[in-house]
Amino acid sequence: MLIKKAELIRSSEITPESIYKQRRLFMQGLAGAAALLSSGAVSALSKYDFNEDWPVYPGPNWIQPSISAAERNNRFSSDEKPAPYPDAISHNNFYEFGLGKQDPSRKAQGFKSDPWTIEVEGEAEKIGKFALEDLIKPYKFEERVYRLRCVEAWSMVIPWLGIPLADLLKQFNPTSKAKYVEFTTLYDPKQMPGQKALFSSLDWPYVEGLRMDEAMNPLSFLATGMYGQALPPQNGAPLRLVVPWKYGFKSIKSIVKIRFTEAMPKSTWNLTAPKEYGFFANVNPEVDHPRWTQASERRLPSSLFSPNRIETLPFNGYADEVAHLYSGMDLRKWF
Ligand SMILES: Nc1nc2c(c(=O)[nH]1)N[C@H]1C(S)=C(S)[C@@H](COP(=O)(O)O)O[C@H]1N2
Ligand SMILES: [Mo]
Repeated sequence: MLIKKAELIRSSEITPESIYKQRRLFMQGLAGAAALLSSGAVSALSKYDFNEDWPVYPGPNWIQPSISAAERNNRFSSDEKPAPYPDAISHNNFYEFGLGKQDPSRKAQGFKSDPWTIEVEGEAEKIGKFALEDLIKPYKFEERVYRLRCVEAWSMVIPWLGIPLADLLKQFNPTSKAKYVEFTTLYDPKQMPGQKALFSSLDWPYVEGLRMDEAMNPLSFLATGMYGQALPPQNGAPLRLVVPWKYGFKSIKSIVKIRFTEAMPKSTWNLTAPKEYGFFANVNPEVDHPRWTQASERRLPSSLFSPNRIETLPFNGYADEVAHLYSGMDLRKWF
């Protein structure tokens, strides 16, 4: 679905003031980026075209130096063309802000993602509450261009910025009892209108999880940015998971808690409809969802006249990196 510019930034939906602020900050960010460019520091990061009519999210100040020093990781990046930025920030699933694809881009604008605290619990030596800034700062940011495949059978190519999940998790020294890691999204109905909706279909907060070996796989990624800049609120600011070989619902947004567990975490979609959404949720063209065939997908942007249907690949095309994690498992049973 291609969304027209006017639709996204209709002033009745987003306060003009917040847009102004974003633009002003964006321009400042650009000046900084230009200065660094001339020193060659960001040469390895892909460049994306931004139209100044689009809201662009500068993110917290502390993130800018890491973004400027980021480099593209070619080993794990797809060379497919990323979706245009406007599509990636206006066609979202983030039920905390509503069920519609455009609800997040319209309703998450005032979302406060700085300062941000991450709580670490469970089977690890280092547990407690940490400022995101302190957790992230020691690492060098990478850019990874990944395919994102939603279980609703659409997909997008997105250039993420961030750090390997394994790097962050190792910092906490998980104990030998840590078999899984669980992630929780912020619960804040004042900021997230979808959480107070009377007929809300999900139990909040949103929870997801990975088996420890999945979490430690080099493809598993924590994004703090996309398209060479900070993550917009609708895409999960300030920190979200990106697990490219699994359906999109595993890639939990706006994470506030990380818990190491011995037992398999109870994840939100799996709890809601266990026959439809498995814990593993590996992209698998051979196992259909009751409502969507998974054999093919609509690569966005697409339209009625150019549907852009492509074949879905096992593990979303990442089988070489991850198929070994599931050897001996019946993937029809463990969908
Ligand atoms: N907390 C939270 N995380 C979430 C979701 C959500 O509703 N809440 N939706 C998931 C789904 S279904 C998808 S497809 C992706 C979409 O990510 P995007 O909007 O950045 O493309 O986010 C995932 N992470
Ligand atoms: Mo999804």
